Amino acid sequence: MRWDVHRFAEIDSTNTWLTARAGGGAPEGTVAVADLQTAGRGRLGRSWEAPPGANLLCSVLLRPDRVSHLVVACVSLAALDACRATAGIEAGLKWPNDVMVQDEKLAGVLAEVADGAVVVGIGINVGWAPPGAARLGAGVSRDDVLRHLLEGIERWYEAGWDEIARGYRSACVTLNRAVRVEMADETFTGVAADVTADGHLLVDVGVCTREVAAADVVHLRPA
Ligand code: BT5
Repeated sequence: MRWDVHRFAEIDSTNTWLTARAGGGAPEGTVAVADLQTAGRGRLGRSWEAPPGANLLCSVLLRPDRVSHLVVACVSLAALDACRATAGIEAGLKWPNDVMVQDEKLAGVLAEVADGAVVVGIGINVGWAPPGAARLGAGVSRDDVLRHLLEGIERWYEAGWDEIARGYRSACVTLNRAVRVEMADETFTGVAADVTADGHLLVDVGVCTREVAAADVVHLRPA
């Protein structure tokens, strides 16, 4: 992988910038990283917050042979490696796209498909976190986190989809938990049983197992 890192003091959103470049044929390995996003995006129209210069805000362009949730899994697993290497923090993955420390969100991933490419954006709380969220710590260098993140992406990407699916399963803190699954048109509860080879969540709802491709999941505390 040849990384081509574009740095911005301020930008609307690294995902928006890189998605536009994907149409122009930007190669795999193009990276955008910003000190400040004025319109940082989460999923489903939500926003991603971070004060200037505090956190890692970056997007990576990949051109994988398969477009699936496993691309998110690849970057999420690399984020776990980066958190461990830079801050000694052992984080877990909440399906579908959150990096968690216990029940607090440390990082979020936003994947968007554009012209055959996948732009994967990740915000990792380094020096700042909103109330109720986690961060790596003020002494941690954002550049170190980025370097470990890119090394990790390369390592997982080369390991292949089977390894990524295995790695995701073992890092997924959603498994075996009671969950509420929230989709656009329906909400239901069950127990998260497994993640498929495509990265879909299997939820045991008692009478059957349901396969969920895209949703928000809430971890329910045991009664
Ligand atoms: C995500 O969305 O978690 C995906 C976040 C992706 C952000 C990166 S930053 C670089 C790249 N460029 C972009 O424009 N985006 C990507 P979602 O699961 O929808 O979570 C969004 C929700 O998380 C918000 O509605 C808030 O409740 C919460 N949130 C916002 N900022 C946060 C932060 N810094 N830490 C923890 N939670 C946050």
